[in-house]
Amino acid sequence: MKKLLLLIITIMLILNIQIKSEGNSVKIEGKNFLYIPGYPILPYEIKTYVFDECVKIEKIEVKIKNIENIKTKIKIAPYPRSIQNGKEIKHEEWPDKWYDYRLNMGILNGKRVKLLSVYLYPYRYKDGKIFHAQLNVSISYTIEKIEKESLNYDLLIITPSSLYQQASQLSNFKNLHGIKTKVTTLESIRIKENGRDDAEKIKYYIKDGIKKDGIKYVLLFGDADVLPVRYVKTGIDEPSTVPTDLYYADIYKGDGSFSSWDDNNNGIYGEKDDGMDLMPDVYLGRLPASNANDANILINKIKYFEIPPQRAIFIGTGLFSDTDISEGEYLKDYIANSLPKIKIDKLYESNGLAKANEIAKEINRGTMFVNFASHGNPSYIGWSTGSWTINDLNLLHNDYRLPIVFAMSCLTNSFDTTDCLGEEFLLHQGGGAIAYVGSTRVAYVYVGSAIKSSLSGYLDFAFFRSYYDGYNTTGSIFDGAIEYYLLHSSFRNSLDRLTVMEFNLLGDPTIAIPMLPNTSRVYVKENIGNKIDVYAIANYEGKAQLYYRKQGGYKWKYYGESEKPYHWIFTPTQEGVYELCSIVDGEEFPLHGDAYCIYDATPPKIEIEAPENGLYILNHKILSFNNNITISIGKIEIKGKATDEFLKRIDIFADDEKIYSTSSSNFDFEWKGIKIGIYDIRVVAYDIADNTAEKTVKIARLT
Ligand SMILES: [Ca+2]
Ligand SMILES: [Ca+2]
Ligand SMILES: [Ca+2]
Ligand SMILES: [Ca+2]
Repeated sequence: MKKLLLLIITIMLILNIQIKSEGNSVKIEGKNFLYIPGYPILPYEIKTYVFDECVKIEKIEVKIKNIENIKTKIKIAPYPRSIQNGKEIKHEEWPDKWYDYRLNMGILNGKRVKLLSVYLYPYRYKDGKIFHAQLNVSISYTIEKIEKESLNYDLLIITPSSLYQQASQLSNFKNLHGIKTKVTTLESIRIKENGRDDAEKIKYYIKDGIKKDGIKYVLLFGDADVLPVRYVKTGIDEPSTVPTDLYYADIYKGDGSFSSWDDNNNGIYGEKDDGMDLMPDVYLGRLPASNANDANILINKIKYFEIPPQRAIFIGTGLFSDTDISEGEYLKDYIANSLPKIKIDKLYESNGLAKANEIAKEINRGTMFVNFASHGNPSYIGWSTGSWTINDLNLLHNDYRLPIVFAMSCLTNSFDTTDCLGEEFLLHQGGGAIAYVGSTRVAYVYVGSAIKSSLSGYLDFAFFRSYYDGYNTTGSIFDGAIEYYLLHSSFRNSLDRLTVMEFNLLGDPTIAIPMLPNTSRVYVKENIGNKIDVYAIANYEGKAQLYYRKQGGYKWKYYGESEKPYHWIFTPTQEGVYELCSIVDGEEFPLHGDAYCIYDATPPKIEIEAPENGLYILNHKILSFNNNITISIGKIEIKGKATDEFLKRIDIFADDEKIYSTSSSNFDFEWKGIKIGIYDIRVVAYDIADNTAEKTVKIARLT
């Protein structure tokens, strides 16, 4: 990977959260709050920048200005208890720094990108006082040349050879339906790849699939007894290890390098120091088939899948007896209120509908999503007034109108130990589910209203938020949830890590469902150029509007509108890196763009400083003259520079032969040892969009 350029670009962000007086107390306003048990609740700000994978972040600087002690009596919001025990507010600095940042690489809207999240803590607590500062952020980045992925396949199926026949059947079906699919057996991967064990070999194979074939989706075709799972360390006591398929999905670290999930190379995966960014780089799911019979059931569900009515059923229950709210119902209400376009039917303990027969009735009516928020173990989800067990699956006869299930519970997806509830939802014949997201081990929540703010409760919200944001395949909705969690949750402690690792997707990740009505999402086929083709997909019949903003900017600007099929040619007035989004009637602006591009329409400018017209002897100028020629005796230096916002390369040719090439913006080349003759010395400069400039000097070589 060759480093190619260029100008350092600075993004400025000044954050100044407003403080409002309310009677005697002061309320600090902000969008996001730190919810860490035992610590004061303080607002913070996250700014996420999306970059092309060719962008290399060089430096992040935050200037801290005007630190002041806010002397007014500050009323700090009560802090949430942990489920084990509540702790006192600690008299130490909190948070321990003014800012933090994380660089991730992941897949966003089908494109691999780098995501930089800067976390700003303009309010900090110490010894009963609150300090405030102004924070100015600047980010420097350069652009590297990256080999383009060829787009040979969309989906890679990995299977043990015992299920090869069924996997091939599924592959044929997918290929017939426009999803370019290939199948590889574990046995052949074992021979092809290096790696310490089968799981690592599979991971390397997925990485090769991304590079060689542009793979976006991966299906692990086999239960844990026939296709390995990776067990990782959690950093806490219970559970101390978890099985996670995120290991296979998170291929790259934020700097673009391969992530082994074992940076310290001790054979223990997923430790705090093992360097993984936890952000998926492919959309991945697993079909829990142990044998051909299982596989046939699962394949039939995929083949005959019928799209259910576009609604969700939310099963909300009380989680803890000693709290004054029903956490499950509170969380479900919060999700329903935050994402108003999703049509939701509530089966709550409080309305008497959280009962197995009611749940079965609603699933049999047809529903796109089923969501549980309750306690769980491998074979059932339970609450004080009812439960949903593996046996209750016999109440389901929804045929192929199959929902996607999300269970915010412990253990219901522990597919490695037994045939758990998650697996049985998929394997049940005559009905059940098309996909299941649940936890492989004990899942954590915060107690009371803090349930929505972090851990499993937040992932539950993020899952629906991801669908709301326009993701519409099981794999991309699940990936979007993990991504949302990583980008927007305040801290990444062991419990956060555990949460994103232990929730796993069972099911084919390419299963597509319709987007929500009146939502849209843009994508670009080529994201670097001097005109950018922008397309949108929408569940909407009217016109869609394209909006854009320069990377790092706050305000979205209107670009233009389009009828279906939505298409714009994006040529803004200024060169730069842009975020793009589309809006249909009533749609909200997204948190970051659906797509991004580098727009560059101006060719580089070339200046040749030497040689000038005249006579040179061994690179010393002896004489000037007006004729457009340099006459040289012996060696001569060709020197100058090219400027461009996104310069890629400079080549120098003597007639048609390339004699020099550089990726820096200055060129300085001593040309010696050539034959007598007259040459056109052409300096050619290219930018990232392959806009090209050329300048020529004529040099006559006498000796
Ligand atoms: Ca390790
Ligand atoms: Ca990653
Ligand atoms: Ca199993
Ligand atoms: Ca340019």
